[in-house]
Amino acid sequence: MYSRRGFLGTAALAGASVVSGRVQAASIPEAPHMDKVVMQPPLHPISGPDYRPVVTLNGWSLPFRMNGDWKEFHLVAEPVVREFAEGMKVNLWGYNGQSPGPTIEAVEGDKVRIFVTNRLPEYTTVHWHGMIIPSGMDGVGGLTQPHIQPGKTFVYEFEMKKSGTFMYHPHSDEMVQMAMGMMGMVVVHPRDPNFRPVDRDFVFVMSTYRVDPGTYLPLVNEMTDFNMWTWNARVFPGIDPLPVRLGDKVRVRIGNLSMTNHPIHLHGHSFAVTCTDGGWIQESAQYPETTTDVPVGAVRVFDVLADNPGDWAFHCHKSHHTMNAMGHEVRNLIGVSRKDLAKAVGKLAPDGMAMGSTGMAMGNMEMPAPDNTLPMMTGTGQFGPIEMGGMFTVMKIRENLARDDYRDPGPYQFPKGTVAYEVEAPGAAPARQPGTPMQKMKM
Ligand SMILES: [Cu+2]
Repeated sequence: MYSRRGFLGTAALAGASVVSGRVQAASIPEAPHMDKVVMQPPLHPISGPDYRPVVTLNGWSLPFRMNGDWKEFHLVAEPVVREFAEGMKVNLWGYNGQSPGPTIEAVEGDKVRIFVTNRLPEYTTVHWHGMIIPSGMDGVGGLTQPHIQPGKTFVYEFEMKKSGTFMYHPHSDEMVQMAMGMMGMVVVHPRDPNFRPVDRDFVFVMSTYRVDPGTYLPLVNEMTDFNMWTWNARVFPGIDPLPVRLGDKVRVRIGNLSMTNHPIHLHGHSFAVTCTDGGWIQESAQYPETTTDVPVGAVRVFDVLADNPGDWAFHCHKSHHTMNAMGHEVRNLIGVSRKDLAKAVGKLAPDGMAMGSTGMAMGNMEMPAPDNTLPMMTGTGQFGPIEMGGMFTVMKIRENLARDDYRDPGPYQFPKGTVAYEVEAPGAAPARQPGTPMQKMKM
């Protein structure tokens, strides 16, 4: 519950800013709540200027109401339970029922009023990362405003001065609150609908957690050794695919509020980074890429012409980030005879498994796992095990998808004769130059 007295007190306190219509704010809009973890259909605006809305991977956009010429939103900071993928739920903090919070969409030039109610057990604030707003609306607890105490509601009011892609997160007990999942994205559409329009527009934020197998809470003091590498607090195979119609111009907006950078790679296409949280990149400054590194505390947006039909892997290129829970102290035993080792491990841990002497391919292997964790490598495609986890999903480019159809179109039907195939070949080692270093090495 919010306290009206608290709200009015805040309004008086922030009275020096440029805001009109403060009195109208006395009634607080309802706070929508989400109980689903799958991508919700795009939220077309029913009032205010029109735009082509984004879709949020495994998420949603926050509905708003108009109050005079103000767009009003209501965020509720609260404890939530988020499913990372089937078989694993984590106790996080988030907004309006989920972590990350809903995407906030508006239009360049909009005046927005964002109510924030705190239902956490400790105080919080909301910082609007990358947005050009008055200092008193910047949400840095202690520096630009008092912290929002539990049970209280504050209001942020500002104009969306520029279009682009931004983020929101607390600046209040920040290490704990971000490690607990408090974050979301802000998309401000250009007022001119002809400014770099696209047919499909996806958004997500990256965050990482250390949740030890069999437990339900992230270890918030962890700095480096994370085991859950998430896009919108989901890991493969729980991350929504990106369904795209062949020929669509596609925009993908990626925020990074984790503790490390993520080189994000799309197969089968080249793209250009067109926007950051600092603004739009001039066309003359864009260049083709297939991987773009998203630094910590930054947004990268790329535009791609989806002209190559198929199922295209889309993932972080740090290979440990496309894994789920794993032991990082595992030694590399490739080339080592495992017969003595297996005996020794078997004595110590009957369920244990030593890393294989040929690699770690796990396609057909089932291992007992504790409750509430996920296999390190998992997922199955039409040709067998995919052996991925973490930050991995698929852009599915198909002919004839309807405009707002974001349902999973299923596996790609490969045209006959277009899939890599096996040939008859002798089993012996192919002929090589004599005396190469590999031959001298004892395996
Ligand atoms: Cu990564």
